Amino acid sequence: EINFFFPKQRTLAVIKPDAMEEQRENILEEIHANGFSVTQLKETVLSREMAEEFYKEHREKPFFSQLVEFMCRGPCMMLVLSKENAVEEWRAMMGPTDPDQAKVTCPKSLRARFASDLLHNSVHGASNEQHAEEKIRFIFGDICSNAELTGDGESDR
Ligand code: RTP
Ligand code: MG
Repeated sequence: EINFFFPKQRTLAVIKPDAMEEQRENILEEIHANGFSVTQLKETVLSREMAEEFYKEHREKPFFSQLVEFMCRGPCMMLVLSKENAVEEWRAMMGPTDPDQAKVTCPKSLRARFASDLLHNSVHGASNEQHAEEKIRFIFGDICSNAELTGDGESDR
């Protein structure tokens, strides 16, 4: 690898319950094709309490209860993705929140291709680096720091 001098960043990605049966393999393939390393991975059914905590930033939003209901209705795939600029790049791959908008503005994005509506939109991505680290800790526990993941070309692809 030539990216020794460019520290990797990590982000938390989630394949949401609506995408687990039909789209999971396509999404995983796309993740690898875009040069991300998957450094941690697990399938989980979120409890209501975990889903509420996970999306606590949205507690006051009118769609909060629907969102929580949806997120714990079945298994999710939780992934830690590692790449230079991972947070932004994963958000770009996902596309806009609303798939109808995504189809117009980012037709190649995952949500444009795989999502059905504004709520059931296939994937989640942390919105900034601090959010990413917080959610990774929440989902996977405090296993390894960002520093341990930089520059050594490790991958379990
Ligand atoms: P995410 O957090 O899941 O990666 O999605 P996002 O940043 O693109 O969108 P955000 O505003 O954080 O919303 C979180 C999730 O809530 C659902 N949602 N429903 N008006 C609605 O019905 C509505 N708005 C948002 C979506 O599942 C969205 O991804
Ligand atoms: Mg968000």
